[in-house]
Order: sequence, then structure tokens, then C-alpha cells
Amino acid sequence: MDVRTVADLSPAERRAFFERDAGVEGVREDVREIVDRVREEGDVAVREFAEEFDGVAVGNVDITDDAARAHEELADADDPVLDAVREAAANVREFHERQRPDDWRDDFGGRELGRRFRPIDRVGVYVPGGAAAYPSSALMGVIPAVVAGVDHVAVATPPAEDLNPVTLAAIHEAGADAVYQVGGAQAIGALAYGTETVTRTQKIVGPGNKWVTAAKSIVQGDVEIDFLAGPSEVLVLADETADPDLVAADLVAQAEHDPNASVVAVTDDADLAAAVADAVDAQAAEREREETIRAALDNEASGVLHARSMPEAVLFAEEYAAEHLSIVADDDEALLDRITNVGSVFLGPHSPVAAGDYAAGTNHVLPTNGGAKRYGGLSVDTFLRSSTVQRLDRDALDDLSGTITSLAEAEGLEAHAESVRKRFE
Ligand code: HSO
Ligand code: ZN
Repeated sequence: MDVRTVADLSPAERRAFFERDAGVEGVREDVREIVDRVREEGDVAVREFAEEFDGVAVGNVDITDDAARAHEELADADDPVLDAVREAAANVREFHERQRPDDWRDDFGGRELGRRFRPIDRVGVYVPGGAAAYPSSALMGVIPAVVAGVDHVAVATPPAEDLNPVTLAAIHEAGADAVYQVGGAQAIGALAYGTETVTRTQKIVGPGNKWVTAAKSIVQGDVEIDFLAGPSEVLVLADETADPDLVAADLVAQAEHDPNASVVAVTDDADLAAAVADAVDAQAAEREREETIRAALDNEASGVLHARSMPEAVLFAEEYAAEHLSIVADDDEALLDRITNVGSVFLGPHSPVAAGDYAAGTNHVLPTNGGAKRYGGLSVDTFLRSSTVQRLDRDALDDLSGTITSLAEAEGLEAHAESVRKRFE
């Protein structure tokens, strides 16, 4: 890779870094047709699309029992991968349990006001499958919903002749109530509108390819969604204390997800920049998914950048608003203090992004494409709604009555004012 200088980037180069998109526009019309057909024809359409897109003649769409069986079989075989699934699940559960908010009420001078949090009833979690299997995404989508107390957590995952047993076991371990083999846009249509087999849900979450993402944008409004997720991204903010090999390893790791992944390192140290660029090339050549990695490195939203100072590097990171931000620098906390736009932060040399991807406990469903400027990643909050409560005592209402009645009259809503005055007649 070449090292570029932040200050010399052209407006077009800056735009490539800062205006990443999920690439859904090109498929929107096709996706709309798929979603409409699932809405109208239910399971018939789900089965037809499975044949057409996945090449699978789906027997049962509902595979809840298969997931339980896959879990049992791995347990019976003492398969160590189940231990890994269990440990990752336990860490994710523990971290998300800590997020559960308490209901509260406080006295604001005679106005007792509070908030209460209740889970959404029925949610759908999309778990990507197909080429790559993502058991980790099953844990990341389902566990926060279960911890939030969602009554019915349904999972949709693409059909296959041989469904990935680890993905199925992870879905079961995470505590899903129903599992359906349906993928792509048709899965989102099924979760949004229901079919004979699939229970209609109220909120759909989870990452997916551009068809899934386009479908989520189409059903949004009829159901809630988490957010529109694009290809993986990482930005590493490093100073001269960073090990170039480790910085490169984190870039190469996220690059293997997708040819459109965006991987960036920014540093104020010219020697480090050169060493990272060399290490990235050397490591890419050794990786199994070299082709995908090279494509991601060639992406115009990827690069190794030299900044004139760490404040300039921080400004770049803020504008980029990374899904994952790794800070490897002497005073990492001071740099973090200046960052607001980020999905998930990894501090120090022993916190590879892969730790969060799999097992540290944080969630890996995170805002991409600069979404971190506007929202955070998946959490227990995603599956809760809040209500407010109030009880005013007589004196508090008396104190407030002039304010309420004058605003009510200003709005021409005299009955509102009267409803207060009546309390004192
Ligand atoms: N880095 C991905 C999540 C993932 N990594 C799944 C490995 N498996 C998006 O945050
Ligand atoms: Zn990853």
C-alpha cells in the first residue's frame, strides 16, 4: 500500500473516506418486489425464493428443533467449538446484563416524575449465512434481546442443504425462541409482515448483505429496525509507540470480511506509516482470504495515512466516524477524550478488534458508513422502549397552573387550560 498524507488528500479522496455508503440503491427496486411478494404470498414466496436464490428446496421453514439438536450433538461430541460458543455467549450476556436500566422516580419539588423501561414483545434477528457462517452474529443479535426480556426472539438465517451446525448451536445457546431458514430480502419481508410459519415481529435487527439492508430500509416504518449496516470498517489511530505488525494485522483482519470493507490507519509518525503499509502487503499475501483482503485494501475508502500531528489524525478519525476505532498510542485515554464519533473503541496493544468481534463481551453489530455520528451499536436499549410517569401534588399543580394555562391559551386550546383550573374550583 502507498502512504498518503492527510493534508494532501484531494476533495474526491476525502469524500471517498467520509461518504461511504451501504450500496443499497442499486438493488432497491428488485428488493421491493421480493418483499411485496413475501407480504402477499407468504410461505409460498419464501420457498420459491429459496429455490431461486439459495438453490435449496426448503422442507420446514421452521428449524427451531434443528437448532436445539445441533447444540445437543456438539455437546454430546464434546466439540470444543461449543465451549467457545458458550464462553463467548457468557461474556456477551454478562456485559449486556450490566446495560439493563432501572426504572426510576424522583421528586422534582412536588412533581414526582420517572421513567420505566419495558421490552418490545416480538423481535426478529437476521443472522447472515451463505458463503461465510456467522455464529458470532447470532450471539450478538439474540443475547441483548433475551437480556432485555423480549418475549419472542425469532431468528432468520439463509437456507442450506447442510445448515451450519455451529451457527445453529449458537442461535440455540443465545436463547432464541424460534428459528427460520429464510435469507436475504425475503427474510426481512417475512419477519416484517409474517407468513403462515413466520410470526410477524415488531423490530428487526442484525447485519446482512445489501439485499438484506435494502429490505430493512423498505420495511422501516411498518416495523422498527436497528440501523442500516454496511461492510466492516476499522480505523487505527497510532503514534510512534505502536507495533506496525499489530496495526497491520487488525487492518487485514477486517479487510477479509468484504471486498468493500474500509480499513484505515492514521498516524503522526512517518516511519510507522511506512512500516504499516509494508506489513499490510506482506501479511495479505499470507492470508487465506487474500483476494478479498486485496480488494478491500484497494477500496478508495482504505489507506495508510500520515498526519502532521495527532490532533490532525483525531480530526480525521472524527470525520470518518469509524465502526471500530483502535487507539494504539502512549496517551490513548487523552486521544479518546477527543473522540465522539465511533461505534466501538479498542484501547492499547492487547485489544484487537477480533476480541470484540467474538468474545470480549461488547456487541459487534455497530454503525458503519459514518452512522456513529448519529447512533450507537446494538445494545439492550435496542430492545426496550421507555415510558414516563408522573404524579403531581396539589401544591405543585397550583404552582404550575399559571404556566400551563397561559401556554394552553397561547395555543388556542382553552379546554386544556380549563382541565387545570377545574382542579381548584
Ligand atoms: N467485524 C464484523 C463482525 C464479525 N467479525 C463477525 C467476525 N465475525 C463487523 O463488526
Ligand atoms: Zn470482524
